[in-house]
Amino acid sequence: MERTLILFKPDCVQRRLVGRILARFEEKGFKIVAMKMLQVTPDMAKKHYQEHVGKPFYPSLERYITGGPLIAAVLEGLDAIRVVRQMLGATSGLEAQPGTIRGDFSLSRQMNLVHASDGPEAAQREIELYFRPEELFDYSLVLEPWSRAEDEVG
Ligand code: FUP
Repeated sequence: MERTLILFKPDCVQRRLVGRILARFEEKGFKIVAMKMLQVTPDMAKKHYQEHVGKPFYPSLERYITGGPLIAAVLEGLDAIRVVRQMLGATSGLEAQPGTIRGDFSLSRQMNLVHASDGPEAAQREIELYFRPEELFDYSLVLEPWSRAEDEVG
């Protein structure tokens, strides 16, 4: 079983799309194991986007991600990191395929509504950046036996 960090970014909160997009992840079968609203500080932004600090678009990216409250969540499921990224679509809403979240809801390269970890190391680092261990919940869903075969392991 894999965990991934997702952020409903400030544009997603402002456009009141959090519920609709969260529903897509729940309908797909992911389990929510943590969730909270917070406002990212410039310090946190630099940690989160460490590979982009110094790039020409970074100052604008920092203004955007710190510009209002966002909702952070951790989703759990088989192959969660890859499957969630696939559901988001390409980084730019101008390129993302219809049917993906960004393809359906974003017309911007920057304001692409949702962030998701891009690999196992990023997922671990980002989950630790946004959540304390006691904010992550281990529980089972009663429908799990009807959601995947017994031999499908994470
Ligand atoms: P992603 O992993 O899909 O979130 O995309 P990246 O890590 O490549 O980029 C992080 C964020 O920077 C994106 F969500 C949007 C923003 N960005 C820009 O604003 N301009 C760019 O040219 C590239 C990325």
